[in-house]
Amino acid sequence: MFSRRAFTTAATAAAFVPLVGTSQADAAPSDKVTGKPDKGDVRRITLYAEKLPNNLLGYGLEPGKATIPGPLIEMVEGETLEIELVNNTDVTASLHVHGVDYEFTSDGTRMSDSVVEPGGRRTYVWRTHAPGRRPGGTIEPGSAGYWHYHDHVVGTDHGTGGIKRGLYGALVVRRKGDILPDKQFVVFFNDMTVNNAKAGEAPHFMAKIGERVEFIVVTHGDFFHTWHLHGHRWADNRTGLLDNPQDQTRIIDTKITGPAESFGFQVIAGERVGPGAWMYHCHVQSHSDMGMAGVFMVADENGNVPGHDMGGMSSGTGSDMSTMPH
Ligand SMILES: [Cu+2]
Repeated sequence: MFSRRAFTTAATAAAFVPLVGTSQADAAPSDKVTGKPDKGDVRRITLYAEKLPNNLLGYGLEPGKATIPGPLIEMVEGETLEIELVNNTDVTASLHVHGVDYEFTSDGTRMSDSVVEPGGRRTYVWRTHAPGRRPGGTIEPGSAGYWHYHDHVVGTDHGTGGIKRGLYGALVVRRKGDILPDKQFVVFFNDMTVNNAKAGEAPHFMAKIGERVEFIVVTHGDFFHTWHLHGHRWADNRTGLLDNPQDQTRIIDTKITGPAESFGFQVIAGERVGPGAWMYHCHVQSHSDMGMAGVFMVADENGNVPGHDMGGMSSGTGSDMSTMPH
């Protein structure tokens, strides 16, 4: 099932709107995206909806660089993100987000007339907030979480065609103080595919032992799936991490995920299990048999994975953030 091509490709999930580089999320990296740090907690990016081969569509941060999934977008609670969507496809498209605050005019639906005709552009505004206490004393949750965005108009008024063809991406909202990962990998179970890849060509993710790796998992389409990662486990909460040794949050290595659900977690690559070609897959047996499976390659300190000729595979940290054509 796993071709040599796949093992020698530096595979990852998506282009990347970076936040990583410091150990905690309070180091306000806003200017990395806009180059305009003076604008405080308002950032602005441009997202391009574009045609891809095989009748696919994708979002990208630059013309001609659309990917499936689209760019991984990150925010820190309190930030506002203005996203100008440029529609370079030949169909009306939009941008609809989960989890954050936005006005009706940024909903990305026909109902709100917030869609973009071919050749057009429109700015969507996403806001986030930290948790707090409402006037009545109840707690208002913050925006932090593993969320996602997608088209809501291609094909049907629900964006069924846009999602099926690849117009989707992940959104991570951090809380100040959150621990940042060394690497991030995004998996969309979209119908019976992983990131719209052909069966048997699901992305392979590369890390070195001891690296802090964040997985972001989102489901789309008509099926429920069971995400499973071999050799690693995490806490079933917002971050996947425990607050303290007495924290009784359930520890899991599988998670059922249905259409439009999203979650994420961090693991230490190879912790207590060592390097290896650790499978990840949907644990619905017929689904994994049909190709919903890939490999989390954990290399040793020398960049080798036991039992595998690593050939031209980079063991470093640079190429793994490049985009894998599906
Ligand atoms: Cu499945």
